[in-house]
Amino acid sequence: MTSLPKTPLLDQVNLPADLRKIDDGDMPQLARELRDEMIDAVSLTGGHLGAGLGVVELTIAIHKVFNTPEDRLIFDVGHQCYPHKILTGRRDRIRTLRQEGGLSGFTKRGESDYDRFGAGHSSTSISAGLGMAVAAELGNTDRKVIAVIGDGAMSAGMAYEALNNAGALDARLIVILNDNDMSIAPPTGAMSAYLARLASGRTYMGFREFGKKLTAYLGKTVDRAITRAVEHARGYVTGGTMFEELGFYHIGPIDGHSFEHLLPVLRNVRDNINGPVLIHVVTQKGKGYGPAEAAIDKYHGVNKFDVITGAQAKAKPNAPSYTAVFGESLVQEARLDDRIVGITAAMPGGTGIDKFAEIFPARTFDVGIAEQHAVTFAAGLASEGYKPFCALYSTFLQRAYDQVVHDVAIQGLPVRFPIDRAGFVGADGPTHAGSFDTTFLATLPGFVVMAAADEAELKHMVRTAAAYDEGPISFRYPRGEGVGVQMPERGEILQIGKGRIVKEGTKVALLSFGTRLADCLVAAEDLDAAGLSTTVADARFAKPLDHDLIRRLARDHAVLVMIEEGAIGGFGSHVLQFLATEGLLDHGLKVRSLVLPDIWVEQAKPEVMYAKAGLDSAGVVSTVFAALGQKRIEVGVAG
Ligand SMILES: Cc1ncc(C[n+]2csc(CCOP(=O)(O)OP(=O)(O)O)c2C)c(N)n1
Repeated sequence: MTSLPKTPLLDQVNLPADLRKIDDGDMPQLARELRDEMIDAVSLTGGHLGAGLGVVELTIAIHKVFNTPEDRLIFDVGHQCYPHKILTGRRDRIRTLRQEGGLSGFTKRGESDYDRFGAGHSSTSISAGLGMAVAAELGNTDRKVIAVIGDGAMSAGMAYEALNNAGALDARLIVILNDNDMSIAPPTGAMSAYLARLASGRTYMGFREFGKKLTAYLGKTVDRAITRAVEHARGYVTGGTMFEELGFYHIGPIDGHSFEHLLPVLRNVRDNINGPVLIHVVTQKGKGYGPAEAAIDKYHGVNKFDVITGAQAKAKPNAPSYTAVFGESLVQEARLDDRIVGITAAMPGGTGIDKFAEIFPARTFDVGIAEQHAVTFAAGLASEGYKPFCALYSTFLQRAYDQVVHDVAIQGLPVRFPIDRAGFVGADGPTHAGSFDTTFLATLPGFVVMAAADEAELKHMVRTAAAYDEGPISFRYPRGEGVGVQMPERGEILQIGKGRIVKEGTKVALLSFGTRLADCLVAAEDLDAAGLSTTVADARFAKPLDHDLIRRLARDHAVLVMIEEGAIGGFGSHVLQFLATEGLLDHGLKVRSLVLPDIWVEQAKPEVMYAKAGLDSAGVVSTVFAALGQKRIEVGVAG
């Protein structure tokens, strides 16, 4: 007798409580449906695909076994949370992922009770989980806390700081190491090799072996002192894994796609263990979707795609991306200077360092997700006369601020900081916006801080940074493609602290720092047409400022508008400080400083975000009219 096909199980699950009513034996069917749903949704929205596909079974198993949201579940980075969102009351909005007004692409506290901790940046989950576990103990609840962290995220120092602390506190924390042997790119470093050895050296541990081990571990009583003694004795005899040495009870590896492994092990941990536990789960990134499994990057992040073929939608670019221009320009300079080295923190493709690595593998260093280390490592190289280009996204450089201050800037070491993803980044939202780098770098004595206005300027800045050996130097540029300007054969060495006038006028001065220059030029046409003759200048440097240029703009114009893709406290603030110090504000000059708004701006298309922030050409024009107390005169409308 053939059995009838089962009605879709996913339709019966709005919340994890519904999932807990379904039989264990039906979990594989639910996993298939969840996977299909996720693939379909991401094919429409784009986003992080591979990571979520890899944790479908794990996510189901955790919600089935633990009493979420009372038990706390934290996903490291949060980019693998789409199956979790579907299972926690957000299936009806899953096709709004990463869209304006839609669901965030990461876990987000305001979005759901099931998102107990927001993320976007990596390697925070064990620390946050430890805080929650300690809170549970202080509050006398027996709530469980589960942190799911990938092998890539496990390469960051913060994860070890947390493990170290958790072991010492003997906290009731469950860490699930989701080992798919992938970061965004293949993982690097000794830790990744260690995990691979662990995963290959031991066979998968199923329920039976785990049960035996657990009984041996716990004995008949669950007395903490005794279990600790047993644990220590066991570690002493067997040598113990690194996690055991840190005070964790270490289980695994187990097969992260097998409910027969996952469910009993998680139930055992839930019911029997009182101290820190690390469950090593082996999964496959992109699992269950052929094109993702076959792709080198396992479809870590994708555009919209065709579900049948896996082909991703690609807009035909009009100009090369800033990232590509950076990578190619660095290669060009490095061919002429063998002291140039390239550093990336687990983002070779995202930063363009992959291009450099192809030609100069021995001069390329992928340090793992370890921005702090990347910066001090670069400082060490610079102290020996090398020219390190430490290529990070603006948002991830935040993590290494003390290293920038203490190890680089105070010592005046010539580390080069190419800063990608400056300004709004679009779908990744506020955790990934490149808002603060100008503010936090331009305040440091001796730092040279540049922003590229277009891709040709970026090429000049790569060459300038290569040539500049007096101290630290940074240059920022946005995500996406350039404006399509004519590219020079090779970059020029820019004069440090000198901006340029792009267009001369007499009444209004627009002083741009970064790629808002294009919008300023459009605004200037509009203003000229309205009878307000406009000068447009590209500052190039936020530090040192071009004092002569600013004096000229201030003295020869009635209005001066500064504009940048950065938060308050950056370029505009430095110009205002200078104007005030020189007394240039005392004679009726109207000055306005356009910066990113002082709120966390949610995801949307970058052009929409800039328009809302008043940082597009229309925003510039209306700022000028408002400063002059005039109503905007419509121009360019055929009469
Ligand atoms: C501090 C920080 N640096 C870089 C990134 C960019 N990033 C996002 S996911 C990822 C790889 C994470 O690998 P892993 O933890 O193994 O998760 P997987 O995607 O393999 O599931 C990286 C480098 C980040 N989110 N945070």
